Amino acid sequence: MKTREIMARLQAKYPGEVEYLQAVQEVLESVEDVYNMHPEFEKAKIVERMVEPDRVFSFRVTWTDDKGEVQTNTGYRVQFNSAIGPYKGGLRFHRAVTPSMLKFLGFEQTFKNALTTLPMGGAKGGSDFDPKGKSNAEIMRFCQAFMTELWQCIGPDQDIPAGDVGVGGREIGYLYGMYKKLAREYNTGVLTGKGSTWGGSILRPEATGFGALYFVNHVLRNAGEEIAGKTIAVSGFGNVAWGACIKARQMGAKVVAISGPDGVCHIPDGISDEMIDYMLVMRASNRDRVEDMADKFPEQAFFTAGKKSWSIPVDIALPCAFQNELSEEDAKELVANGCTCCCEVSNMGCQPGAIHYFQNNGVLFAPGKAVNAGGVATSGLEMTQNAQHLSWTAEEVDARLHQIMKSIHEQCVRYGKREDGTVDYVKGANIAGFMKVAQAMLEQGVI
Ligand code: 2IT
Repeated sequence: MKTREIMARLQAKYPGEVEYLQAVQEVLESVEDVYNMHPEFEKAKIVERMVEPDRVFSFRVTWTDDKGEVQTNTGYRVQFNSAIGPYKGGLRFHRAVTPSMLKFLGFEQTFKNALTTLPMGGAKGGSDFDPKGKSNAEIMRFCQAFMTELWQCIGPDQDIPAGDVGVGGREIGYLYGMYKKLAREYNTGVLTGKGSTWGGSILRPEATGFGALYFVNHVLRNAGEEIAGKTIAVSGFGNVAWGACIKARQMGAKVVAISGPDGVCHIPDGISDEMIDYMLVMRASNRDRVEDMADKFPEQAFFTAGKKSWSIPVDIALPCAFQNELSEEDAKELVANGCTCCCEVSNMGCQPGAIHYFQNNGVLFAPGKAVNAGGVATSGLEMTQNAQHLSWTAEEVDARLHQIMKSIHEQCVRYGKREDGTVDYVKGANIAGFMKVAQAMLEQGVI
């Protein structure tokens, strides 16, 4: 494979699409060696096809705010790859959403979904709608307006959206309500992350965070370490950070930092159950402000404006908020303060410089597409339940989630083991996901 030539072509064709180019570059560098061992991939131009989304939908979303003013946003759905199953991936509502951001996320989703062991293709969607400061009624009206367009693009055997940043159980409820009205059928299989009384997997809200901690546990054990007693810094305070905090506590680790766009909360004694519950209140308020935690628990949580979670000394760093949220400078500060493990829970949470710094300094590092795959995997389990009209208990879902995270870790070790016995999780995850998708594309012909 001529990685440099392919990258040069993409850079010329998509100038300025920094995140997308970054994601593609990482995958191509990881898979180059195995690709070159398969001339049939080169002949079928698998890589050239794989880096382009199958199709991209873009639509206007107009809604009315509480003051009666008409607002217009743009909605998108990027259907990236359907080699191993119907399109699957979240919806992101965030002011910074662009088609390019969703393209990078759809690309990543394709490999992540392949790692889950379940038959799901890759997709991503969303809108530049900013939930910050919006009322519940405004959120509902926006979701309804968004679905009046999206519903034509999706279906249980076609494309199954779920939540992502800014889209949780509440939004999925409003989206499903409008879908049902437009499609005139009660087919819960069209969305995942639904409420547990109407077809949702009982463990989906926690699944991304839980799966991530199961994965961290495998990474540590593989290196001869234990998670119990470790200190952890988490970024964000949304659904993913919330699940990670619950499971970290259950495993005997101490979460000593959470953060928001306004700054960081240092929690020296570790986050408590009460504080974890309060994260949900903070998310539902749409204030997007982590200082609220320090206001509510002034004896336990100490807020510093403008700082990130990575300024707090910890054993383990878990980015749980947004792409590129951990820079090389942050990585240096973490390592200088004794950090020995960083697992991305957000998609592409670390900048390339940070990843290299961690890897060159003996820090255990694992990428988002492996670490956070428990979320979409549990969505896949929800799809199975919906198709079979049955519901599993939390214990049954959790047992499957455990099995899936174990399998993802094994795949990373299989393809990422270095000569010295350590594991390159970036390489392992990329090769494992790539091989599965590439093989399926090859078998399905040139389409
Ligand atoms: O990034 C992700 O994997 C998600 N936002 C979840 C996607 C899903 O379909 O559950």
